[in-house]
Amino acid sequence: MEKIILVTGATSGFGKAIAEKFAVNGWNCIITGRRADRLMQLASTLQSEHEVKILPLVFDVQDKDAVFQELGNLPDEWQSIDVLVNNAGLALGRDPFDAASLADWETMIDTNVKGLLYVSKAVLPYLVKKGSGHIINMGSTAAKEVYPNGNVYCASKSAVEAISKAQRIDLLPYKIKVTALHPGAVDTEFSIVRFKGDNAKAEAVYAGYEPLHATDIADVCYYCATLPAHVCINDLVITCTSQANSLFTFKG
Ligand code: NDP
Ligand code: 8X3
Repeated sequence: MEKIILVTGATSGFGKAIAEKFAVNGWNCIITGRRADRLMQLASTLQSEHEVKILPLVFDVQDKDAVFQELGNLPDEWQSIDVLVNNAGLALGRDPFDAASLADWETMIDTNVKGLLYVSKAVLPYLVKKGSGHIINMGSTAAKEVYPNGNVYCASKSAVEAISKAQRIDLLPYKIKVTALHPGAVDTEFSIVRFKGDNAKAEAVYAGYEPLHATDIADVCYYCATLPAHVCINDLVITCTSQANSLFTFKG
């Protein structure tokens, strides 16, 4: 039977790699993001290279009305979602608490926390109706240890971890699996976004060691999503071999 994955934030990084991994394996994909040109390009590439259907939906996860408008009334053929990957997210700035920008804090909370809640709420009725499904939430090692100048980004990912725990309990009656993935450093556009286009600062994050790559996260995500129905990975920390946790990375 054809399977359906919905992945948010598919225009870049993990989300794009996850859509590619699942499409290669024959899954139909609902892909989302704000950058329409990238999303349409990915949809067209995946459809032409693999025997799959792709539904691209352009919206901002911070916009509650848009989330429910786009996801609340999916065409019938797309409603039987098997896996939701709540991946869209970002860090903005890496400044001490006293100097950090309030606007950056609000954007991180609105995207990483409220956006994840809106998308989950909009998609859940399909999973509940089916009596099965899998929600995979993108946390971070930042959820596990707060690091200097990580303040609200770390808090937003701790919230993702707590929300995942709550979903896991409350959704038990519907046989819905909930997995929180917690990657360490991965060389996506994450740091370019965090440092607002400062490429030198972004590159420095990944210098002196081999970080994880987006395809590593996609492989792990695919593994979690294709385990037998009675098996659920609840919480998984993934780092490159040079990283122990948020605070310790061996560079040299
Ligand atoms: P990228 O910047 O490469 O990708 C982020 C994706 O999120 C883009 O597709 C972007 O799409 C989407 N996105 C961001 N804001 C919004 C929004 N308001 N509405 C809709 N989509 C949005 O970063 P990563 O792939 O690295 O990050 C993916 C997730 O993984 C994030 O939640 C991040 O916090 C987390 N993470 C990243 C790590 C890393 O080291 N890279 C490690 C641990 C976790 P668009 O701009 O087109 O809307
Ligand atoms: C992204 C990894 O270390 O920048 O979540 O917080 S880190």
